[in-house]
Amino acid sequence: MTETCILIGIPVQAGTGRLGCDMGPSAYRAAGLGETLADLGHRIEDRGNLAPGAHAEKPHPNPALRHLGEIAAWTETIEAAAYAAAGDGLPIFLGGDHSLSAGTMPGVARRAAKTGRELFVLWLDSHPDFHTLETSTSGNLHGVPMAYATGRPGFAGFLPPLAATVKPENVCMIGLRSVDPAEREALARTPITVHDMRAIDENGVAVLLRAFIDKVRAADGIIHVSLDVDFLDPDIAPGVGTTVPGGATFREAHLVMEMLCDTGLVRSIDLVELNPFLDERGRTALLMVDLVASLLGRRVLDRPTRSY
Ligand code: EXY
Ligand code: MN
Ligand code: MN
Ligand code: MN
Repeated sequence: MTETCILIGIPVQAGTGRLGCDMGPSAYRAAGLGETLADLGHRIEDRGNLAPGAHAEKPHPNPALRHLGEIAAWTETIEAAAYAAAGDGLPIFLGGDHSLSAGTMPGVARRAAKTGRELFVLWLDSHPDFHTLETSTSGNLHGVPMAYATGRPGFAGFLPPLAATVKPENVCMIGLRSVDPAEREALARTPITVHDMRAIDENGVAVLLRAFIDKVRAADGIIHVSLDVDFLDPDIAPGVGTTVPGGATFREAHLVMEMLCDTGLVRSIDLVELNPFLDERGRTALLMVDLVASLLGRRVLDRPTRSY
């Protein structure tokens, strides 16, 4: 199926504890994301990079929090851009750190609600990013987007009010292997489906993903994919600031994308946490581009021979 792929650069890095993610959008473009998808027959619309509105830092009782005012400004801008783009085609959000999903998920959820579709989220990450502003100890706001988008308490007055939320029962997390105690305790009290790396090892990723796809189909839903580079094993994806050993393999990651491609249910995707400064010869950006190609129709036998 030919898609109108809408590329939106979101060079936010204030949500992490280090610099570099702001180069992510450029790295994806340099790795040929647009050309790769065009070669698959898709229409490409590159809407350039977003920027946050004017902002001032916001005080918060948790002294650890960093750049709350900046992330709030980014979130407002991203939500509006995501809502618009989801109405025009298939937005591919080029991060930038995972705080950007605090804007993309509500934005695509608001569009889904307008079109009467149930939104589901597939969270591919070694982390659940499920902290509230009170429970984060690092203060890095890339650790909160899922908590915010699913309506956990404590964000009002600090991040923008949510016009649409993501239902926790519609979230499936795959690849977890670094969960803070406060997140683990909170996740246990929600209907979020959580598959850690051991679940992949024991069952195979296809079994876990098929159950999620069946659930989406039963609800006539659509899928937003949030792909964090650190879902992947650091050996194949070193270009990220929060590596955790023992991640998804090259084939597990491509199988997820190939299976999703067959469903035609994915209507938007986040590509987050790429840090080109930590990368080796652009290999992580190239791998992420190839994963998007698998999501958008490149068959396993057609993969170009590429030395990463
Ligand atoms: N849970 C840890 C924290 O809150 O700082 C680590 C978060 C890493 C977040 C990256 C985007 O996935
Ligand atoms: Mn700041
Ligand atoms: Mn993440
Ligand atoms: Mn992560």
